[in-house]
Amino acid sequence: MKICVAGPGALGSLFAALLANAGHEVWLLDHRVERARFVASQGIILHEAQGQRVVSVRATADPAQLGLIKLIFLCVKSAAAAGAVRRLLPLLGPDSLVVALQNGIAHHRLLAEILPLWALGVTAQGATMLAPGVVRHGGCGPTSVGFLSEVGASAQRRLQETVELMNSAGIATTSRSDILAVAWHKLIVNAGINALTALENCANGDLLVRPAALASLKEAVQEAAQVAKASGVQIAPDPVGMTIEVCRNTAANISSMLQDVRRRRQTEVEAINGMIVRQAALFGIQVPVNQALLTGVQTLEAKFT
Ligand code: KPL
Repeated sequence: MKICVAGPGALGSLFAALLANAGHEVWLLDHRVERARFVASQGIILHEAQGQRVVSVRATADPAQLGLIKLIFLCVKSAAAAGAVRRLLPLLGPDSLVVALQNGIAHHRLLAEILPLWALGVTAQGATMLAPGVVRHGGCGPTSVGFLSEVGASAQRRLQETVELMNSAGIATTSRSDILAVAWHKLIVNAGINALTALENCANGDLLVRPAALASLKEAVQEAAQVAKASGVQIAPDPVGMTIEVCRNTAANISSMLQDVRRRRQTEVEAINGMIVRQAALFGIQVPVNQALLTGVQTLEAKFT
């Protein structure tokens, strides 16, 4: 099957490599011409626990090269999602499905305004970008996909085919009817881990052995969970325990936000802690720890330019 992965970051490179390795015709769509040329010529170098392999993928910065695409994985950052999707519109036919895999939930409304049909994807795959076209696969966490609104039988069938295709490529995936709750759970976990690791400059697991950081993690998660509940989301009974578990399972992982900070790139703090702060304001909930994390990372970002 011809598949497009939009976004050559850690997750996009990982998905492109795994799908190409399963025999699909995969096009990695970049917005940078030089980087796309580089990946097209060298392939994606995938570092895994069992060693290293090179996977050939097609890569381009010109969507016109692709023709119609039935399955697109949108793997750009949340702030870039709407712009990236507009570039993809000419690739979409009546049967095309876009699976959007951003952190946070703030971009959902924009995607719904632009795209005729899209599914939300939430993944716990661990991916770290080591260099352009070089990605470390740090763990095979589960991936969930689902629609945020009612869709017809043919869209459901397309989603089911996508789930089967992902599983056959080694991306363990299930389809969920409660995908918004799954996205909120990831948001709560990210609110507890990502900004803290960026500010502490540490791997996820290190948060558990730094008492002040662990205390902030717990408070940030409790605040986020309170906001989720106020927003009408049915959340798991122990969100703090759930987040600590993710820290343990991804102990050696460098969070996506710390990867961005180290590369002096804009982070997703607005979409994560910023989302919690904005949503909390609607309900008059105090979220001082999320506010402090947001301000802390924004202060780091201000030094990038
Ligand atoms: O989703 C993640 C991220 O880094 O964005 C976690 C779960 C924190 C893993 O690093």
